[in-house]
Amino acid sequence: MTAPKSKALPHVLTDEQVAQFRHDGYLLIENVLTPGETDHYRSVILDLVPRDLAFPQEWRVADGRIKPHRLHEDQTFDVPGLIPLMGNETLYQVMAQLHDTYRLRAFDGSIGITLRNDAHPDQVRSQRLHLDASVPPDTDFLFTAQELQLGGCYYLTDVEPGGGGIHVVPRGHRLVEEEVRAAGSAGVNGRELYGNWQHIAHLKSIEVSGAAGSFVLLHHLMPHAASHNRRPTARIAHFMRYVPVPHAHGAHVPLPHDRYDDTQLAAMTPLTRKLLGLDPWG
Ligand SMILES: O=C(O)CCC(=O)C(=O)O
Ligand SMILES: [Fe+2]
Repeated sequence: MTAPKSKALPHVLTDEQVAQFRHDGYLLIENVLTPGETDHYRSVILDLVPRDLAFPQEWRVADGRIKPHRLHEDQTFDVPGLIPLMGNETLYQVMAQLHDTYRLRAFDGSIGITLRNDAHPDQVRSQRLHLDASVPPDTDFLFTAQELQLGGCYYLTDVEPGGGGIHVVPRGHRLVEEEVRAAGSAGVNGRELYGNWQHIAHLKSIEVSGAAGSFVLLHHLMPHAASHNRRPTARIAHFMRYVPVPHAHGAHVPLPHDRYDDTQLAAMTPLTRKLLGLDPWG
């Protein structure tokens, strides 16, 4: 099934940026948010941090990285103040341009705050390089447009080198595809390599630094990892992903309707409602 095209939407990225993303598998897109929006969302996130630093039991705190959880085992922090960021129009236009369809489903909405960490001077990354679970572990990669998942994070603080920027592997999405296909030709299940691609040790990564208001865009086959922050500025990031509707592995399916209360619903524009799967694209 071919989804309708995105011709009517403005093209935010230049042809060079699109080519660079397709080649490298990642792209730093600057000025996705205005300085005012950046300051606003950074404040919303900082206001979630309890003043006494007694983090709720369901939050994860590891190696200087704070991962707020709205619910137990649920990283999506879709409080009313962050719902407009989940429906951000500029990033939606970027995603529609790259997916070549305006019918998208947006999700994730998780937050990562990386504090300065003086420990582990011999390490750069605080996580192993991994792929996120966008393709179910018991399912083969398809390498099709209907499987494509484009995600990444907004930087809401300036992220300087060594400041906790996300690590990526240049051309990593191609290296993963080549390895999976080669394994298949040799009769090995390439989907299951490296613990379902959760523990990738053989690829070299680089850190993506960038100014506040940028979005670091990643292909779903891009090996990536969090890094230790050696600088005083806490790195504040907000994660989003976009898939075409329908998505090959069902990532377009909306969350249950009763997830949203009146305050969340009131924060949604018509675009946000479509992106969250509450209304059909028509
Ligand atoms: O915080 C980061 O820079 C990356 C985090 C990440 O990839 C993850 O938690 O899956
Ligand atoms: Fe990840």
